[in-house]
Amino acid sequence: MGQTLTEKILEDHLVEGELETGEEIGIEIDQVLAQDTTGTLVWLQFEALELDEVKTELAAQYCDHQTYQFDFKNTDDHRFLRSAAGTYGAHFSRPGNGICHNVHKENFAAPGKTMLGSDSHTPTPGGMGELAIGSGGLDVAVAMGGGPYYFDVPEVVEVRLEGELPDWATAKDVILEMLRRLSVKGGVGKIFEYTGPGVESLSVPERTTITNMGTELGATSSIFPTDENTKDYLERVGRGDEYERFQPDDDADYDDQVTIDLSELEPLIAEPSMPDNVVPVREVAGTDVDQVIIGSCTNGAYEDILPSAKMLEGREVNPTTEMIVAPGSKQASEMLARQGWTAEMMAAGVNFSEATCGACIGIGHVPASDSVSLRTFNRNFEGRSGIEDDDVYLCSPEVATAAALKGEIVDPRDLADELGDLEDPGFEMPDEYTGSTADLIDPEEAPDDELIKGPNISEVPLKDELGSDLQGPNLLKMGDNITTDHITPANADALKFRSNIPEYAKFTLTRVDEDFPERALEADGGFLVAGENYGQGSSREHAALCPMYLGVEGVLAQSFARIHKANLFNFGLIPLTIDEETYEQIDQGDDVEIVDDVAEAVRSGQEEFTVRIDDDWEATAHLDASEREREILADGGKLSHTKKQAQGGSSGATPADD
Ligand code: MIC
Ligand code: SF4
Repeated sequence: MGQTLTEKILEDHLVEGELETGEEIGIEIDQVLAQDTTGTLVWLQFEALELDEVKTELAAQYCDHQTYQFDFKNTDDHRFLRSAAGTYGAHFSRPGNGICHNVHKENFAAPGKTMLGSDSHTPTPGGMGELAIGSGGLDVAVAMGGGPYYFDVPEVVEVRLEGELPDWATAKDVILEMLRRLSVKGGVGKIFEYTGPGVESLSVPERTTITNMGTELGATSSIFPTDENTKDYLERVGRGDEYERFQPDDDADYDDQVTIDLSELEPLIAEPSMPDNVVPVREVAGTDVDQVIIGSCTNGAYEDILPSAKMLEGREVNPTTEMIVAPGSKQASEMLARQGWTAEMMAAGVNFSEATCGACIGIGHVPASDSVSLRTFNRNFEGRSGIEDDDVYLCSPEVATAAALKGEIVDPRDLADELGDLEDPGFEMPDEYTGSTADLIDPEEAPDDELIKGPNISEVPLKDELGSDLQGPNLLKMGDNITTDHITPANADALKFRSNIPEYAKFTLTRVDEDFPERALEADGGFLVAGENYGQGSSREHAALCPMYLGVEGVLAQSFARIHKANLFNFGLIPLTIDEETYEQIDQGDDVEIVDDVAEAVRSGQEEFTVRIDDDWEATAHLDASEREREILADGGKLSHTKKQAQGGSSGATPADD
């Protein structure tokens, strides 16, 4: 039986374990990526591990999320990141140079490589045949120090694309269709591999829109084969020599298959407030729209803004709708400006932002109360835009621009009929991507050779070893699909504390219950209880670290999102799975006691744990963990575990392995 493309790349990079679905393997990482709001912990942990230099082929540190620098703390973080990149040997992308995924795609992503990044949308270069995976910052720090990355071999699902996209349907509609069919949990434990005759009709930027938003399916990664289109894109960005052909074997054996006939797609839209609430645009047509934003790592590239510019040429944005364009990279901004498109859009009533994540996490352009915002982003979790009870829809740049022109949601095909002279702008790439590289600093040219820490940058807290008795109250009972935005919000008020855990911890779960941090600190121990898919969304390890800092010992959930579960192990919190009946029966405030000798049971490989609730009834909880994860958990987290091993004090994997 032949191999999938995923298997080929994994096999090329395998350093430990067997390539069997569900088995834990360790792979060599070629490239790493960090951004500003996760990067500070990456480097603080790199320093704490006493690692002395970047060992991967390439490491890149971007400053993209909080580039408005509302507070000196953000600016201090950026200066610290520049100093860390210089000290340890990473490329540094200055604040305002663009979103990590866009800048990485333009400058570094390459076929056949592996990448680990401390951002959940790291899989973006899958559209160029790179196998890229998102993780917590500590895993990135270890990989950057030359350690393998460990994870369970995912199922590989073939997504067979047939036909070609019709007018007004775009790559965004392909991934929205996947979300409509499979939901935000549908990709957990899976890698989606795109195949079939439809692949060649999609250019690299279209493919990366799909691989980027594959994250919203909960997938480990998404990948396309490489072909003439990949070569063509690499040539246009001036890196044609990095092209290599990577294809699955004709008789590759996939774990599952999905078929999408591109020619049957129509403009789609995700309704508030989950990326899988997808319906055809025409079903919500007529809804008044107050704000439209084009941007983000999904649809903020030059090729995403150009169609919008063409649609706006000679027209004006509706007077009751505000339209903002936030390019994904400064290269895109510079090219659009030099070609005159920026002026064209400004004349139509568009407000241009710097190249930043910004509004995607509620930093700037927060919607008005009781208003509708249409965005070309990938996430519309409730409150993420910066206001609770928001109404954020996700769609393509074409659908967003049509709404800006009409002032209400409209299927662009209907708007074209109505206006008579509006044509599908189509998809167009420049012959050559040009732009200054002044904002991208090579490690060899780095101005710094020592860390510069401002007063807000504190140490990463450590946890004690896991004890024998674990007992405490159920501090909070939550529902399904709790996101890391609920656990540790990423808005302007909170983001300035990403390098200061004691301060950031004060925001923990306040979006679910504002008294939570105080209650947790008072209880000095206890558990969180949740439904399905706990911890979906961002890779931020703060969502494990902050509860840990507040004394939380573990999480009892019906299921966990992949990156968050790994982060729980990394910070010494036990992730136990419970069934629906136990979930229904357990109440907030109930006393939870794990009856077994927990430390001993975790180390010895025990999978079933007895949990006694309120000294009244018992349930069984499961620990699904590899030997390596068990050692990490028992040692109080990966930082303590790795340090302990460096001193020669624990069984299990060696520090070099980690
Ligand atoms: C996001 O889209 O939620 C973020 C902000 O990019 C996060 C990273 C973070 O929390 O800093 C992500 O996707 O991992
Ligand atoms: Fe930035 Fe939004 Fe992309 Fe996250 S999803 S990297 S916040 S643009």
